[in-house]
Order: sequence, then structure tokens, then C-alpha cells
Amino acid sequence: MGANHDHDPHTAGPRHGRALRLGIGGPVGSGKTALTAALCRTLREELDLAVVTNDIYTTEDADFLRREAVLSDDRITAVRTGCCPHTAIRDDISANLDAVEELEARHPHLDLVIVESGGDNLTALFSQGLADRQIFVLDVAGGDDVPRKGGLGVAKADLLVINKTDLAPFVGSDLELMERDAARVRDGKPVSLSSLRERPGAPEVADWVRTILKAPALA
Ligand SMILES: Nc1nc2c(ncn2[C@@H]2O[C@H](COP(=O)(O)OP(=O)(O)O)[C@@H](O)[C@H]2O)c(=O)[nH]1
Ligand SMILES: [Mg+2]
Repeated sequence: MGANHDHDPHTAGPRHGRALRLGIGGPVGSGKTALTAALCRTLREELDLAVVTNDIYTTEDADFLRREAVLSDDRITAVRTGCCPHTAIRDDISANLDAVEELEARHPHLDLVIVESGGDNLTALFSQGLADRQIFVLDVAGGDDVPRKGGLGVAKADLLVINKTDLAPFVGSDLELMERDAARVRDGKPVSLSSLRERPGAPEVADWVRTILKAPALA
């Protein structure tokens, strides 16, 4: 299968009251692990949470989250994909599904399972069989022309986060241009500007998650 095909071999299953499965994808270094940590810290008092991380060869992202103690260790599982991260979140999602189901079995009242993808290119999207909703994270240092270039992640994710706005003045990125270009390719779906340096709790993204959890279509 080609890396850029957009056929999803898995269909979305109904939630039947189980935890919301939220995918977080985007390029390497854009802030996916930092956002995952922020959401855990902000939401852990009000929601029953767990996390699955994906790395190609290591368990570095899970190790980071454990070190930071964003959740107890038994709520954080690492999947070692051993292949292109894209494959593990879309084509052969079995290792990720096993990890999610194991967490759900261990913690039967979970409200939310965050699945962080390994860093990938702009075409990576989660299978609907793995994630009920997905966030795509870009950062301003990757270039302000990235939203204009589109790609499945930018265009189709349920929420696009443009992170590291604190770095915009240093790298000469035009935030308004990025927002405008993103809005054009996203057909009205939301875009959120974020700086985890300046607002470490990711309040806007946390609010979006709360809204999604309340949505009747997912009840
Ligand atoms: N300046 C700045 N750095 C950030 C921000 N968010 C994340 N970072 C840093 O960017 C680097 C990569 O973040 P990480 O979450 O590991 O990226 P990932 O590869 O997408 O998971 C880390 O050193 C983070 O501390 C932000 O909003 N501003
Ligand atoms: Mg990461």
C-alpha cells in the first residue's frame, strides 16, 4: 500500500458508552507529547484518563509522560510500531487497539483514551476504527506555508492545533496567514492557536475535548 493513499480499511464502530478515543497526530517535534501531557494535567481531576503512545523503536514518549507523572504508570502504555508510524494508526491498527482495550479492561470507567501517533508527515490520519476524534498538531517553526499546503491531517482532523505561537516572532511566521490558510482548507472545522510555553494547560484544547465528550452523537 502506498504511503499516501487515503482509503481507510476500518470502519467507525459505535461507542456504546465506552471511553472516547482521541488521536493526536502531526509532524515530529510539533508538540504532540507536550499537548498530551497538558491535557492529562488539566483534565485528570474531572475525567478518568489513559494514554497510548507510539514510537518506532523506543518508548520515549511514554517514558517522558511517566517521568512527568501526568498520570499513574498503569494508565500509560507504549506501542513500539517498528515501522512507519502511519501504518500503525491507519493500516494495521491491531497493536494500538490491543493497547487501548487493555487499558479499558484495567480501568473500566475510562472517559478518555488519548492515542499519540509517532511523528509523521502531513498525510497521516488515524483510522476511524482506532480514533473517534482526532487532533492534528502543527508548529509555527515548521513554516507558515504548511497550512496552505493542506494534506489530510491539516484538512480533515477534527481540530487543528497550531502550536508554539511564542516562537512566531523568532522564526518570522505569520500567525494570521496560517489561520486564514487553515480555515480555507478546513471547511469550517476549528483551528486553535496554542503556546504550551505560555499556556501550559492547553485551556482551549481542553475545552474542545470537554465539548466533544458532551456531544450527543458520541453519548
Ligand atoms: N517554545 C515552545 N516549545 C514547545 C511548545 N510545545 C512543545 N514545545 C517543545 O517542543 C519540543 C518537542 O515537543 P514534543 O511534545 O516532544 O513533540 P512531538 O514530537 O510532536 O511529540 C519539546 O522540547 C517541547 O518542550 C510550545 O508551545 N512552545
Ligand atoms: Mg511525541
